[in-house]
Amino acid sequence: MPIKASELILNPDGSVYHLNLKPEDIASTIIFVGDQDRVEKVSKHFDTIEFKTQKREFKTHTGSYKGKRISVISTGIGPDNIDIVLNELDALFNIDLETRHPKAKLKSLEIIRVGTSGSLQTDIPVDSFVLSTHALDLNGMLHAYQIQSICNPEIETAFIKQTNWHSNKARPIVIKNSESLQKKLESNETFKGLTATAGGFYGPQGRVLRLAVQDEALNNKMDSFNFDGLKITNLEMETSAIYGLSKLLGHHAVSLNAIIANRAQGTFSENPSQVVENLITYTLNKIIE
Ligand code: R1P
Repeated sequence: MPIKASELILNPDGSVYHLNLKPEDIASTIIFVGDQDRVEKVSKHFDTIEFKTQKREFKTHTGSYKGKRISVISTGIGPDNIDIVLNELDALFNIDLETRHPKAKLKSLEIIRVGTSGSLQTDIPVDSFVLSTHALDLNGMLHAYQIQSICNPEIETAFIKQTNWHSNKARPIVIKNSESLQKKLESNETFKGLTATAGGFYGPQGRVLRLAVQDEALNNKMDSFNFDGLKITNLEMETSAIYGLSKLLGHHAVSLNAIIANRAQGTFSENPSQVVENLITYTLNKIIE
């Protein structure tokens, strides 16, 4: 049975519904950024740009960097957007959009997030880079899928115990990155560890403005979590969804974050655009090594 028009929605020109892309528009090495204005900040380094599009927060530029074909796409904020981006990107490569059947031979993509994030550790300062060896999903989007094969129950159970995680909230999930992409992107410039991914910016990350949060002590309990040396380095809103869906779909993913805030010290970078620019050039040069 072909995938129905209501399930895989195509625009009149044959492009996928939200991303506005056709298979020929996108490279198999893809940089994910959150902010749509960060797309130009990446593609300004390209030798040439062959394709540009935007629909809602999803802006894509495809071109080449020192001879390698790369796409950069903005995902907007949050795990719900990652669900759209990863499913539609995968469809572009692994579903025949004419027959609406999955292809027999599947393509594995390389996905690198270049994001911004807040550090939870005093020794991971603002203006540094964090590479996520693992992601800690605190938002629950992935529970819509069959995730048994990508979970790490021992680490999850230790986290649930350490934080006294409330049973009304989705069970946290720990997902590993792609080791081969980590090898390509890591260096002595990258702090490494577990990146926690929240489903919101304020309450879900323990920020109190006018609303009381369910557990005021959660960030402190996360700071001190240590599973055989694996610590929670930072908190943001996309990495676990990228790691989870990439693993389930057979893609390689690694997430790099520029640290613009230190939540443990209460400090914020004096020049956040510079650290983002530094991470962009770092990433592009590592991709082509
Ligand atoms: C919140 O301000 C946003 O910034 C961080 C968070 O993950 C969230 O998306 O990342 P980006 O700068 O990549 O969007």
